This record gives sequence, C-alpha cells and structure tokens, in this order.
Amino acid sequence: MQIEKIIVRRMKMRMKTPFTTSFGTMIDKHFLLLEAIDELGNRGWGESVAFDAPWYTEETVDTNFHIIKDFLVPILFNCHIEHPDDVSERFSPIRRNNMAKAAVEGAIWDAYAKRNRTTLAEALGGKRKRIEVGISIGIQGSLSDLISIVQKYIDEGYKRIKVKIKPDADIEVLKQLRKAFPDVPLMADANSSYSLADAEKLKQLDSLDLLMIEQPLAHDDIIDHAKLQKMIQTPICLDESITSLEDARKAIEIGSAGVINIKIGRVGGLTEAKKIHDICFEHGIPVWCGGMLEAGVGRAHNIALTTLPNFILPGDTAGSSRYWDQDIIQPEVVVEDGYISVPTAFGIGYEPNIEMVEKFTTGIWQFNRNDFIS
Ligand code: OSB
Ligand code: MG
Repeated sequence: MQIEKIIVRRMKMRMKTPFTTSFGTMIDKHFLLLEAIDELGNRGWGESVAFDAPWYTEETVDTNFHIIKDFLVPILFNCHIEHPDDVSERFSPIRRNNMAKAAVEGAIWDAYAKRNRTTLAEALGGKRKRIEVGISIGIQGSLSDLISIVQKYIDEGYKRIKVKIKPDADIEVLKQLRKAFPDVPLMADANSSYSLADAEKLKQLDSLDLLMIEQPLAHDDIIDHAKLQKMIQTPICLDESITSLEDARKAIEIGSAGVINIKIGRVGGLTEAKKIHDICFEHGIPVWCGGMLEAGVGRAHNIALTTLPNFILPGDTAGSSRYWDQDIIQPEVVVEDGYISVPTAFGIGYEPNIEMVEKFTTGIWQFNRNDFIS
C-alpha cells in the first residue's frame, strides 16, 4: 500500500452547547480533518482530536499541523506500508505528538479497510454488532440544571452518566446526584484537578457507589494514583496518564488503576490502542473508549475500536446530535436505547458529508507524494 496524497483541512464547528471542564469552557470545536489516498484511489479519513489550547495534553491543532506537515507526511511518502500497524513503527523516531500521529494513522486504517473491502471494526479484529454508550456531562451552572440534564440523557437511553467535577464542585454535587438517581450507573471525571493531599476528601466518594473516579491526580502521574487507590475503594480510572502501552504496563504493575479509558488520539493511534486493550484484557482490567468531543469521523473510529472484546464498560462516544446541529458524516451517529449499531459499510462505515465538510473548513492543504520523494 502506497499513500499518494494527503489532504489536511482545518475545521471549526460550533458546539450545540458549550462544554465546561475543570479547565474552562469550549464553545467552538477546532480540529484537523485528514484524507489519505492510496495508489488505487482508496480514500481514508482521520480526525485529529487535539484542541485549540493545550489544557488536556500538550498538543494543539496548530502543533498537530506542524508535526503532520513537516515530519509525518515526509516519512509517510518515503516508506512502504504493508499494514496500518507499520505506521506507528515508521513514526517512532518522532517523540510523542500522539494526536498528530493518530490522525494520520487513522486515515490509513480507513483506506486499508476500504482497500480490503472490510469494515474498520473487522480490520481491527472487533466482533460486536452494537456498542453500549454512556454520556459525559460538563460542569453546569447549577445543581438543578445538572439534574435535569442527567434526566434528559437517562430518558434518551444512555447507559452510564459521567459528570465532570472540580475541587469547588465535587462531593456535595455527587451526593445530590446520587440522591436524585439512586440506581443510575454514575461516575466522575476530575481531569487532574486534585493532589494526594486531597485523599481524605476523595475517600468520601466511597459511600456514593460510583463506577469509578477518572483521573483525579496529575495528568502525568502513575505513582500517586497507586497510593491513592490503596486509600480509597472507588476504582480509579486513568485517562490523561496513559499515553502508551508502556504507561499501561507500568500502571497495571503498580496498581494505579482498576479501569483504563482508551482514547485513540491520546495513545498515538488505533494500533497502540489495540495493544493497550490487549494488555488490559490479559490482566483483567476493563477498558472503555473515551471521547474528545469528536466530529463524525473521529466518532466513527471510536465506534470501530469499541467492538473489541475488553471494551466492557459503556464509553463516552455519544450520538452526533448530542454535540452538533449537523455532523460531517452521513448517516449521523444515532443512539437507540443506549446502543449504537456498528455500521456495515467498508472502512469507517460512514460517508463524509462533503457539503458539511466544506461548510466548516477554514483552511485546506494538499500534499502529493511526487513532491516529497527523496
Ligand atoms: O477527560 O474525558 C475527558 C472532553 C474534553 C476533554 C477531555 C474529556 C472530555 C469528555 C467528553 O469527558 C467526552 C465526549 O463526550 O467526547
Ligand atoms: Mg477524562
């Protein structure tokens, strides 16, 4: 398989409702959309999940553009690829920049699946025909707003509710939520806003029967999470801290996490995501697929990954309509009764809606292999 052309689009989409975390509020989603075209004309699509500011990890839309244009595209045009698994190997001389790598690799996975007339899910080894979905809810202005939003999503069928917490809006909010919804599968995501000094406070979560607490401590920590896990009963789920198979191995070895959230972008692509899935499976650590407020292409990749057997907890990949007035794929991602049906068309299984893609494009760059071969 030879990649002949890469098209990179800079996109801007207004979110249906702003999304607030412990770091701030996102109103517009900026991201890169990639197309990789092989020598037979198969077109694969990938989406970079980096945000416009580096609060979640160090990457941004613009750092991704720089790394893709100046490093990843030249590598890609000067190598041969038998299988998408080769891509991460070719990119390994470039340190980190995982979301940039994942966007390129994702487009190649899609092109590869189309080339082999199979679905991306099958190409990855996934078997599930439908996946269970949960929802992640940003920090709200008031408790009553939060309760009515949770009720709305429960009514829509979502199987698990995740709420964002921060040090001045945490235990009391969760207590009230648990009181209002005694039986709902509930969890909280702190996005790294605590330290080990908050252990006593976090211990109070144990009476609330939460499925897990996601990333309470530093974005790059593994050690303190292991200490915290010995002090609290609520299972710790790592998100930001796991950027590779090696991170997952170490976290499992020292007991930092009972659960791992796998995000394709954070770990550098589907190949690495699969490896993390596999090591967790071997050690009895359940995983679920995290979300980055993706548009349709990124959402489609998440759905395909979630068909692997150890994705036994509902993920954050909700339906298109939770985020967008109109998504950039057709059909859109639809949640019915708390499930998304895995598409059966080849590749990512959804067609880009070119009219919408063009509507939200703010810049476009094309790279041809002929201009790069050395
Ligand atoms: O930590 O999982 C996170 C959104 C932006 C950045 C980080 C996170 C999130 C979410 C939302 O929780 C997931 C989604 O709905 O895509
Ligand atoms: Mg998280």
